[in-house]
This record gives sequence, C-alpha cells and structure tokens, in this order.
Amino acid sequence: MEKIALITGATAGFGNSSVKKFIENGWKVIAAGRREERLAVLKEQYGDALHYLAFDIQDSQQINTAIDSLPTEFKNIDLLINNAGLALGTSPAQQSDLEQWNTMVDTNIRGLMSLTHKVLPTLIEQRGAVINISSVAASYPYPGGNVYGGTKAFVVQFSLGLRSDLHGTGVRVTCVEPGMSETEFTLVRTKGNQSASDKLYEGANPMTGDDIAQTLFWVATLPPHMNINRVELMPVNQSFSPFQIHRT
Ligand code: NDP
Ligand code: 8X3
Repeated sequence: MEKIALITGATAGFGNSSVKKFIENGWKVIAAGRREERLAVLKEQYGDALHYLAFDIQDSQQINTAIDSLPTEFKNIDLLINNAGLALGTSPAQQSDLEQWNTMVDTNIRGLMSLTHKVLPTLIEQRGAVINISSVAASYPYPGGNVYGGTKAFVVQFSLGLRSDLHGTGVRVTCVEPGMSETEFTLVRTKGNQSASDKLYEGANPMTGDDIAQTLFWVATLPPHMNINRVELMPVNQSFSPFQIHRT
C-alpha cells in the first residue's frame, strides 16, 4: 500500500528534493511551506500524488488548522520529516539581533515541537516514523553559530527523547545531522546575499538537496525493525579545525 510522508520545508532545498525522491519511488507526499506559489508548482508537477499545506510553522494554530484540513486520502501519515528551519545571521552573540534569535527558536524548536505534537497520535496509529533534521552545528560550535547551533542541539536531544517515550509503539525516530549543503540556506542566513552564498560554496563541492533526500529515503525504507538513531554527514571537503587560543 502507498505510504504517506509529510515533508516540511518542501518549497526549497532538502525538502524540495525529498518530495521528488519520495513521489518518484511511489509514496504520496504532503508538501508544506509558506510560499504557496512554489507549492502550487509542485501540485502541478505531481498531481494526485501530492497534497500541499501552506502554513507558517511558527504558528501552532495554523499548524492545527492545516493538519485538520487534510483530505481522507492523505490523513494517515506514515512519515513526518521535520525539515523546515533556518539560520539567521553569522554575528557573534554580543552583536546579534534578538529578533533573529527568536525567529530561529520559534521555527527550529517551537515549530518542530508543535507539528510533532499534532501528528504523533497518527504516527502511533500507523506505526510510522519521524525524521528530524538537525545539523552538525548541534555538536560542533563555530563562531556565529550561537543560537542556530543551540536550536539544532535541541533537535538532537528531542529526537533521542522521543525514541525513549515511543518505546513499544513501533514508531521509529531518526535525527539527521548534515554539514555544508548548497541550498537556499545561506541566502536566507545572509538576507538574500547571493554573492556571499556563492562564495561559501565555491570550490567546496558541498552536499546537495538530492544527497540529503537520498539519505532520508534510505532511512525511511529500512526494514521496520531497524531504527537509525542519528546520521551525521558532511561533504568530504568539510572537516574540523583546531581550538582557537587567545593569548595575552
Ligand atoms: P532552504 O532555505 O533551502 O529551505 C528551508 C525550508 O524551510 C524552505 O522550504 C522554507 O519554506 C521552510 N521554512 C522556513 N521557515 C519556515 C516557516 N516559518 N514556516 C514554514 N516553513 C518554513 O534550506 P535547507 O533545505 O538547507 O534547510 C532545511 C533544513 O536543513 C533546515 O532545518 C536547516 O537548518 C537544515 N540544515 C541545512 C544545512 C545546509 O547546509 N543547507 C545543513 C544542516 C542542516 P518557506 O520559506 O516557503 O516557508
Ligand atoms: C548548517 C550547517 O555548518 O552551516 O546547519 O552550520 S552549517
């Protein structure tokens, strides 16, 4: 029987590539995001295999209304991919904008939490799965990563906690923690600075949305008795640096 995946952040990057990957492999997909014009393009492309929900994940009322509106043939969600998220700014904490910090918390933490809370009863009925998108920034601090890294560390720990709470339900939980990948991520982080984005990825051979979609599909289609707890992945050209030492 066809499985149903709810993929957030479907209008760009990882989410957009994942919609394609899952539908091309016989799944039905509920594609979510705020930019409805992009969701409508996906609907044109994929027809009956896709239903879209336009909502802002920061608003739990919008989440509830959207999920309650699902037509019968899309109600039985088997897989929730919590992918919508963002980084804003690269400044040190002492020069950061508090509003940007709040937006990251409201999106990457509160949004992910609210949607998971809403969909969990269905996932339990379906003996389904959750895949949460964290980041290498959860485990490895870097200058300017402050609140973004903190939100992604929440995602790791929340995923492990879910695993524990869902013990015995058959629901699988995986946290995927990617490193540098070329999407709209840096464009969003730098308020639309295309040259900053191009410069970051230039010559680095970063991962792509398709690389991540392939990983998500692999996780989702393993035999149901197997749970991948965490996947950390980076492009070969990204690795670790020494600690910084300030000398007086
Ligand atoms: P993109 O900017 O390309 O895509 C982000 C997606 O999130 C968009 O579809 C956007 O849709 C959605 N989104 C953002 N804010 C909201 C909101 N308030 N409500 C609903 N949807 C929202 O970035 P990526 O594909 O790279 O990022 C996907 C996830 O992967 C994020 O959680 C990011 O933190 C994480 N990640 C990215 C890495 C990278 O290097 N690219 C590495 C590690 C993790 P819309 O604007 O239409 O609402
Ligand atoms: C995004 C990866 O390395 O830019 O989560 O923080 S990184």
